Amino acid sequence: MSKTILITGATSGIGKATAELLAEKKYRLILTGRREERLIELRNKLSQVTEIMVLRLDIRKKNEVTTALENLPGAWKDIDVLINNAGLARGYDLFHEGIIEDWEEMIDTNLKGVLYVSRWLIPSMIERKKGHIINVGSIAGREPYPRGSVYCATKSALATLTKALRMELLGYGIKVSLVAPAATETEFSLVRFKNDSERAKKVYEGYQPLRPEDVAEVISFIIERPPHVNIDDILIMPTAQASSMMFHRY
Ligand code: NDP
Ligand code: 8X3
Repeated sequence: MSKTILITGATSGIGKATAELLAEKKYRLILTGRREERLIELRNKLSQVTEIMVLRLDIRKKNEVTTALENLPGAWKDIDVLINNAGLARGYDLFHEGIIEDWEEMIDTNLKGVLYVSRWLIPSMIERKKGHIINVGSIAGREPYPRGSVYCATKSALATLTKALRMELLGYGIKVSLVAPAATETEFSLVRFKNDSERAKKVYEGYQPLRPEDVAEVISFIIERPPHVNIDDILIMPTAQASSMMFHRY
């Protein structure tokens, strides 16, 4: 039987591109996000090629996460791959001018949300002695940059969590991977700049950023390695980017 894969944040960007690619490959998918109309649209489209379950949930809300996952029909509960992708940057402020609500939103989503979903899922992977957790980190977790301190800190914490989990799950046949993209053109900057589309557009001007499909292909490659191979940690850069701050713009 084909693997069952849960993707958080499948309504846009990297999560959506990953859902579309994995659907083509006939995996059974559980797709989550807050925007219900987008989930329904995705279900209508992708259920023509594979089995799709959508769950509207806000990963910041522990009870919402637990209830939605507990209520999955029996066969859908045996999740083989968890892709912890949902995340965001909010704001682009110096730390001493930072907005505390923005920080809380990033910490609650990028870190606590990942903890809630993973805490629910890992015990059943341990019981079945198989599974794969793929965390979507960022270059920002390796190379922090000014005005991104809290976002970078969440991604750095996620990288640390990934390493610790890999150690704890050694011996259970469970793989743990980190995928760290650099600049990828999605709704990320629109969210960061609070719907200022002009400002968001500028982030991707003058060079070719990654497309969400580029990251999806790497995630798919990681999933498709044979049982004895794990990709621990992978950094994906646009050719026109050499560090978190350094771009070659034409
Ligand atoms: P998008 O904004 O396009 O997508 C983010 C996804 O996360 C959406 O589906 C959104 O769904 C979901 N999401 C956000 N908050 C929540 C929440 N509270 N509960 C449930 N789902 C949520 O951005 P990307 O595709 O770029 O981002 C995906 C991941 O990639 C993030 O973790 C981001 O940090 C990371 N990343 C992005 C890079 C980039 O340059 N774009 C580079 C490196 C890493 P909805 O709003 O419907 O809930
Ligand atoms: C998202 C990309 O530009 O903040 O992780 O490093 S960036």
